[in-house]
Amino acid sequence: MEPTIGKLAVLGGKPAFSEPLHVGRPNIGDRAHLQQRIEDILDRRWLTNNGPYVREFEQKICELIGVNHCVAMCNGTVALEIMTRAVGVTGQVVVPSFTFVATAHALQWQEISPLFCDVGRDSHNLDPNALEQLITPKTTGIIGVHLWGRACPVEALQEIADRRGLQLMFDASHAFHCSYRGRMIGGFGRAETLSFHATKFCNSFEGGAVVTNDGDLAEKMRLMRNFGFAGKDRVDHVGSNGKMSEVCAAMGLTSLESRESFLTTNRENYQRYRQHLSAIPGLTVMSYDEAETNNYHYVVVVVDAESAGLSRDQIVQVLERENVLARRYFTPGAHGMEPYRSHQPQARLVLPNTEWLAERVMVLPTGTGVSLEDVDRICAVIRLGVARSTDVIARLSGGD
Ligand code: T4K
Repeated sequence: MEPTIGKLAVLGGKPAFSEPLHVGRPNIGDRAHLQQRIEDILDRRWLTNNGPYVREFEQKICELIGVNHCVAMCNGTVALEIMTRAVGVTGQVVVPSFTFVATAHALQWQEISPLFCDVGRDSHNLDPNALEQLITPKTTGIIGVHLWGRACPVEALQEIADRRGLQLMFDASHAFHCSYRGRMIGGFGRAETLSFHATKFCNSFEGGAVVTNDGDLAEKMRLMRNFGFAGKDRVDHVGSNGKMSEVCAAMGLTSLESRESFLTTNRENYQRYRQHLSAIPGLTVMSYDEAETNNYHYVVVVVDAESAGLSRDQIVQVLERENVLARRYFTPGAHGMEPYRSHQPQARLVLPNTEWLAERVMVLPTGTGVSLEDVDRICAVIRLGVARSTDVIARLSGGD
């Protein structure tokens, strides 16, 4: 049963939540175990530089995903930078525009141009047909993003990569603990990156990793994340500082131990949202393939303004007044952000589905900081907003 909302805040009522409800509130896990690990770190006086917790974290990730190598990094963006540099792509690399801007920035940072490719309207992932049209003689690679934890069309991308001589990599920042055709995401292409940022399903405060079955590539990335040091006073490679610290690995390990309880909460919240929102005209909650392992970390809703009576942006505004900070991920798409907007003003012409989604998608709060009662209340607000769409629009456009 949905709770009754007396009067919407946008129409002069009291906000449904007294504190802001965020998308991306971190999952914390067992505090006592984390604190004990932090004590160990202090006692050992080993704070960073490939310490024992980092090595244990890497080992656990390898076991969970079923890959041979995990190179932990300080965040997912540096993981992308180091992966692409180690693989050796140059010139142009194909990426979706419908992603967090870090996917494109990691390339541009190295003066490699992101070549923005459209996504499927339903899949939200790279469209292989659109991709094939974009490839130029300067293109050397593809980074697929398993958006929201739903896998890219891996075989189709691999087939294009093999036929056109391109390196295939994946940004699996959203897809830790997700599978594709029964195989855990992380083992596809040359390598895949993970993010363990605070807002992710499992977090290490800040953190990331590259996972791969390619031993030589893993070795190169280990050098690159540590200034290229191959031994004392011996540098074999240009490098950066991409190391994960011990305290981050301690949080990462604690987070991994609690993943089943995070998953239970996420799945229950997701199902509750679906149950409520599927009855509201114009709202579609993006589905997950129940035959796969999913982390259910993103509750993604596509809003059809004509049927709902309110646009995505109007619903987001209604929610904001109630202290529910829904996010418009990933608007306007990386191609609409600088420097890409200025560098590639024509990009939007080949991105019709990206632009369509960027106008319609909103992501709602979930995770262990959000209860089922919160979900009921959020859905009740949306239902009432849609039912009172005429009044809401009048108020939002400045009327009384
Ligand atoms: N590739 C993809 C596909 C990604 O989605 C990301 C990151 C990356 C690469 C790069 O990985 P990292 O370098 O970040 O490891 C957030 C995150 O900062 C970012 O990690 C994430 N994707 C992206 C989807 O979302 P913002 O700027 O939208 O939101 P932010 O950081 O302000 O946090 C979101 C909300 O979470 C806030 O409104 C408040 C809440 N929050 C946040 C933090 C950090 C908390 O309640 N507590 C916290 O500690 O980017």
